[in-house]
Amino acid sequence: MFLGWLALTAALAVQSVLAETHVYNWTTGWGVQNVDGGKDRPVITCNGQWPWPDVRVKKGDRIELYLNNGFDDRNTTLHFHGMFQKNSSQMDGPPMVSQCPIGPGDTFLYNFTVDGNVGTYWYHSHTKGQYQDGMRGAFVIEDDDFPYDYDEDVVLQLGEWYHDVADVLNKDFMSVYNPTGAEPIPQNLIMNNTRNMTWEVEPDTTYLLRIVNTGGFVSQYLWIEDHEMTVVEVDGVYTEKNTTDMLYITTAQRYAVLIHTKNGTSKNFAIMQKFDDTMLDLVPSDLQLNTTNYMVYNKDVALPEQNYVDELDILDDFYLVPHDKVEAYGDPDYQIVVNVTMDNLRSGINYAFFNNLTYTEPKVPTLLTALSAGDDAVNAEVYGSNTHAYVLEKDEIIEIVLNNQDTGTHPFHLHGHVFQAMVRDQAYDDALGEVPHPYLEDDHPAFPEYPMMRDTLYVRPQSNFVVRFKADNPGVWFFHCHIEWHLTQGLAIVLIEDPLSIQASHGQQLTDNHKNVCKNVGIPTKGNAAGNSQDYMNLAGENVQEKFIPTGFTAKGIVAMTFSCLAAILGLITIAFYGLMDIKNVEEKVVHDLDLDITELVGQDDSASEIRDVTK
Ligand SMILES: *[C@@H]1O[C@H](CO)[C@@H](O)[C@H](O)[C@H]1NC(C)=O
Ligand SMILES: *[C@@H]1O[C@H](CO)[C@@H](O)[C@H](O)[C@H]1NC(C)=O
Ligand SMILES: *[C@@H]1O[C@H](CO)[C@@H](O)[C@H](O)[C@H]1NC(C)=O
Ligand SMILES: *[C@@H]1O[C@H](CO)[C@@H](O)[C@H](O)[C@H]1NC(C)=O
Ligand SMILES: *[C@@H]1O[C@H](CO)[C@@H](O)[C@H](O)[C@H]1NC(C)=O
Ligand SMILES: *[C@@H]1O[C@H](CO)[C@@H](O)[C@H](O)[C@H]1NC(C)=O
Ligand SMILES: *[C@@H]1O[C@H](CO)[C@@H](O)[C@H](O)[C@H]1NC(C)=O
Ligand SMILES: *[C@@H]1O[C@H](CO)[C@@H](O)[C@H](O)[C@H]1NC(C)=O
Ligand SMILES: *[C@@H]1O[C@H](CO)[C@@H](O)[C@H](O)[C@H]1NC(C)=O
Ligand SMILES: *[C@@H]1O[C@H](CO)[C@@H](O)[C@H](O)[C@H]1NC(C)=O
Ligand SMILES: *[C@@H]1O[C@H](CO)[C@@H](O)[C@H](O)[C@H]1NC(C)=O
Ligand SMILES: [Cu+2]
Repeated sequence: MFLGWLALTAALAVQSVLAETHVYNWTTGWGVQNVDGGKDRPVITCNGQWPWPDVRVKKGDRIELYLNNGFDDRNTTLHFHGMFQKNSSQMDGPPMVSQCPIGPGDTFLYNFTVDGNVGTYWYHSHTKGQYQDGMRGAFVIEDDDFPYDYDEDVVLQLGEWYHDVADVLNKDFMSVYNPTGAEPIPQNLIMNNTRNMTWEVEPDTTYLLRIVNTGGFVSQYLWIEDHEMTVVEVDGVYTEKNTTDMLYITTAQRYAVLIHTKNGTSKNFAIMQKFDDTMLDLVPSDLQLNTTNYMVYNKDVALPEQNYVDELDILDDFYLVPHDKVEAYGDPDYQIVVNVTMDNLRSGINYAFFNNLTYTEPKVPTLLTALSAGDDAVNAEVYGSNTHAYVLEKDEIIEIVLNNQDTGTHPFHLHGHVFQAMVRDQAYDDALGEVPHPYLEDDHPAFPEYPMMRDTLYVRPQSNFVVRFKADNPGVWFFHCHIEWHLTQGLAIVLIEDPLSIQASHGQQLTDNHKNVCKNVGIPTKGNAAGNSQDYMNLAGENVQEKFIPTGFTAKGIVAMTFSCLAAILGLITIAFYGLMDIKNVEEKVVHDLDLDITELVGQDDSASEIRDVTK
């Protein structure tokens, strides 16, 4: 008994000696960089530097990160993607979900332990478009118990790059002049924040390459000429080894792979990245879809040419097996079914929806509502009718069924958890006359025995996925598309997990710093989604989305309602959105995407009045 106690104290002492606290003091600002060799443009800097630093800590360490908002005209926040934030969901980052936005000149202390997480992560601003302006970096949690051998640990960031800042792109994107919701087309793919990247390697060495897609939009194919990659981790989950020639990586996903280099040093090799161009609404003729980077064994030898492959033969992550073989969770205690659509609201702006709701920020951050609502915190209504809130009970098995009625691929991310991927159905192609295929409980692809676990999973066009997780982490967690454009369009729900435990947990109480940050941006620290702290069931004055276009109106109608003639809108779209890109078929594309009847609309002299008729 006494010895046992002694051993326990000793173990705790060893742990507290080993667990380090890492203090960071970061101030945001603006600088100018030519990242892709194409154009000087503003980027968001960290203490005046760009790119942002990679963070490396050990399992169990504490982070104390002071984020100073050095902007004079915008709020900010930081999210640590994939962190479980056990007992610390207020440190998770999304504004109006788990915290108040940090106003200009203010400082938020992100203070948490990396409890339960190991492996490859990243951090990024969770405020509109800021991470696409460069406010992001890799975050690695080293683990002395890593199950595989390697010689060197190297981070590799993938991404895409725009020549304009997010402010400019967002204005055009969320605009009546972009009624189809076409996402801005990036100018280039980048690797480790540059193009033509060079990775100098040693022969006969095993590298653990930690690949993170820190981009905001496109998925990428990645392959290295004549080198195999053995996947050993996805999104912080160690896997059984699986060797492949090619990976497909959506934004926010991570893969750690082992690469063993050759003995000879007489040749260098191409590291290729390729756009998933099916995600682009149109492909400008000058867009370089494949980008070549270099794995260099010998600097005195020529760099390789672009590497071609016959087919894009990727590893299907759905079939990866977690190293610790967690069995599939049983039948869910609670099921959330969400349908994804994109549509125009009354202003003509294109939004994204889960079950007809486009996420609209509450007046009080949802976590602050959960903390202040007392027993009402278990009632989803207090979180508002337009935040799309679900309350989860302690330790329930939760199933999210996601039916994608859109023709795009979307990578969905759940905060605070990894989930088991139970089903990811094939794509259904509208060009082949196929229609969206929802998940059918009595007719679906087989569940795996040991489902792959990760925190970001893509759904295929017009298809569906099913994920399950255990509600064992009290907190307020966002679930959203990780295409930053689609998050801006509202493709999010919010999960309030075991709210009474949030209230009871010492570690979840608002810090004084957090309360001050709220005060400085004029946000109450108590109250329901409408800011009412007297009567939590009274939602009068809450934020709600714009109205839908009246019944009987179509996208065609809204266009006609907003513009007096088709020629004008086509001209405006061409100028405002598609810009000066060398595209021949913009007009046909818009007409097709809006399902306009071109002969009805422009084949006549009196086209303006003809269009107005449509609105009647
Ligand atoms: C962070 O750096 C700023 C600017 O150098 C300084 O004013 C501030 O006191 C520092 N904060 C902490 C917590 O070290
Ligand atoms: C990379 O190479 C391309 C052409 O091969 C060039 O246009 C571009 O400026 C280079 N970018 C950088 C960052 O060196
Ligand atoms: C910062 O957030 C506050 C609270 O939501 C808001 O009132 C303010 O307009 C925001 N500031 C900017 C510059 O967007
Ligand atoms: C961070 O949180 C820990 C645990 O609550 C606390 O002991 C520590 O004082 C906090 N750090 C700062 C700088 O407030
Ligand atoms: C990528 O950049 C990081 C620094 O941010 C560096 O540590 C790493 O070695 C680079 N990776 C490659 C493959 O060159
Ligand atoms: C590479 O060299 C090592 C010794 O440095 C040797 O053990 C190994 O067999 C060689 N591998 C190949 C493929 O030649
Ligand atoms: C890009 O790479 C793919 C796969 O190797 C190849 O089929 C295609 O021709 C390449 N495209 C260009 C424009 O080089
Ligand atoms: C590796 O992945 C493939 C799918 O790409 C799958 O068929 C296979 O079962 C996996 N093998 C292991 C050992 O995980
Ligand atoms: C989702 O779409 C399916 C049809 O695919 C429909 O049966 C179901 O009612 C929809 N669910 C919601 C919540 O809208
Ligand atoms: C969503 O809107 C569509 C079209 O307006 C309607 O048919 C459907 O019933 C709505 N679904 C829900 C869950 O409200
Ligand atoms: C979280 O807080 C609860 C209540 O204060 C406590 O029982 C639990 O051990 C804490 N969990 C962790 C992982 O710190
Ligand atoms: Cu999306």
